[in-house]
Amino acid sequence: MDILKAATALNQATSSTTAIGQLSAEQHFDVDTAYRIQAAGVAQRLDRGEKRSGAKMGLTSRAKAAQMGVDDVIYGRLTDAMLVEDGGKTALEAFIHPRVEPEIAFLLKAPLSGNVSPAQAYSAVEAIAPALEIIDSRYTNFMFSLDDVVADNCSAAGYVVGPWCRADIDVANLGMILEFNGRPVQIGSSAAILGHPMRSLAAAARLALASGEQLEAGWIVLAGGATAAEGLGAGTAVRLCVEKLGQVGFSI
Ligand code: OOG
Ligand code: MG
Repeated sequence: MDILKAATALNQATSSTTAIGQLSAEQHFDVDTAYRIQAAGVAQRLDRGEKRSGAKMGLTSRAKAAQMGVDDVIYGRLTDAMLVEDGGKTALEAFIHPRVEPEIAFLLKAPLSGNVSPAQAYSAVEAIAPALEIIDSRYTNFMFSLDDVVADNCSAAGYVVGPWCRADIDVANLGMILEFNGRPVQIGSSAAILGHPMRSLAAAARLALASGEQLEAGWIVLAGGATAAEGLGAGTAVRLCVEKLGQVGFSI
């Protein structure tokens, strides 16, 4: 597999908002190669002036794994160019076939790397917030294998972070309601995220190290969608309400 060629093709699909065929259909590659393609693609974005802002976990809930037909937890990279302001607007034209998911975000005050327990992960958390992730697979029909989606930076395309809350709020089992134009479209619980979102943060530390980096102080880490993702259409006001944490939203 030509790592640079694959990374360039995925970045071109992103900037031209034109889907491409699955890389695995052309040539078999393994998950380590997939993470190298992801790292190379993000490095190209940083070369163009984007700044690294954090990391994301994916497929951490049963609902997401079932929706995508892939059941391994995956790790991706966030940059500042993906940030959409809370209450802000984004354009449908900026994406290929975007979907949105209800998430929980962690803000780190200390680095994390390797095998850490959920309790150790917790001690590195500065604050927590309700969050929305916009995912947009660069592959035709949003279909991919595990290796394809890892190479594609886990479909990362945008994220919105709500007001930061104190880290000592217990996030084990918080009700989450995703609304489109005031109507609930997905209802779930933070417990769907690996049983506890802090487990997802611990898994992020492990996968970061496997990917040759560590989670840094100041980074935002998205724990993964608590429910299946919902397709976004124009004229949609999206809002997530999380019990005890509050609300976050944007419109498209
Ligand atoms: C892969 C990304 C999954 C999540 O929160 O589970 C993800 C995809 O579904 O395209 O971000
Ligand atoms: Mg997600």
